[in-house]
Amino acid sequence: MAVEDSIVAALRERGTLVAWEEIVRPVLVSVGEHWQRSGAGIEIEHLLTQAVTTAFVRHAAELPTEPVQDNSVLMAGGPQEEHIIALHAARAALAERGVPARLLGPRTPMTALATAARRTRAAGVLVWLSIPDPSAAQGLATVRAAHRRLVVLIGGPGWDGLPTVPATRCESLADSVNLLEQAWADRQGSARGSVD
Ligand code: B12
Repeated sequence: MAVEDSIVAALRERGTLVAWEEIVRPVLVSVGEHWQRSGAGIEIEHLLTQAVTTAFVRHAAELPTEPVQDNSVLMAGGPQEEHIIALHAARAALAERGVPARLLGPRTPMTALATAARRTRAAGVLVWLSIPDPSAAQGLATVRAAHRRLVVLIGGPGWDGLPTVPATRCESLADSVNLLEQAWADRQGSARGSVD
């Protein structure tokens, strides 16, 4: 609880982008390296995951965002992917900018993401991979085809070297949040000005 509260305090004081780059991400990387070197500390990884995830959810819930509805932003971990903390960070950072986003969670089938994107006329999607997964790369074609104006973003080291349909690779949290905010704002503008 002390860790969770300290992260919430850092998110409130410094904002998600700074807290992620200066506090949360370095701790995650170092916990991962410790596990890789020693094979130990998996319980720390699990506890830290709970604390960090809950902190992002608490922080986002405190912020006044637009209700999540059609034309918003979707995020998901790939079909085999358990790692989604970066997506919780992205959702919190988007909430700070008033941008509504839905997180579909870990291990999301690409067909399910495509269906959700089509039904909600999503402005943008972000698919995260920490670990390489060719089935995610193949499934991205279905997501790409969900609807014509969908902005398709991919993020995380798992995409390295995987061939995909055209999609924009995000290199950082700030990068992905800027692109998703832009996709959402463009859609809001065109929804007000004309038919989709
Ligand atoms: C927390 C964690 C877990 C948690 C995940 C919980 C959750 N809900 O997310 C649990 C305990 C479940 C877990 C499980 C496993 N994990 Co794990 N895990 C991690 C850990 C510590 C953090 C993951 C994370 O959030 N990364 C986010 C940031 C920190 O990643 P990053 O690589 O620094 O980001 C880069 C870019 O993506 C970009 N970037 C940074 N931030 C952002 C934000 C956005 C939005 C974008 C677009 C880009 C971006 O900049 C960075 C530099 O290039 C990592 C260590 C690590 N370095 O990532 C290991 C790590 C990813 N796990 C690893 C492994 C091996 C596993 C397991 C296979 C272990 C096992 N044997 O069961 C399983 C995998 C299960 C699965 N099928 O997915 C390895 C993967 C190695 C590999 N490439 O194959 C890592 C790298 C640990 C290590 N050093 O070996 N894990």
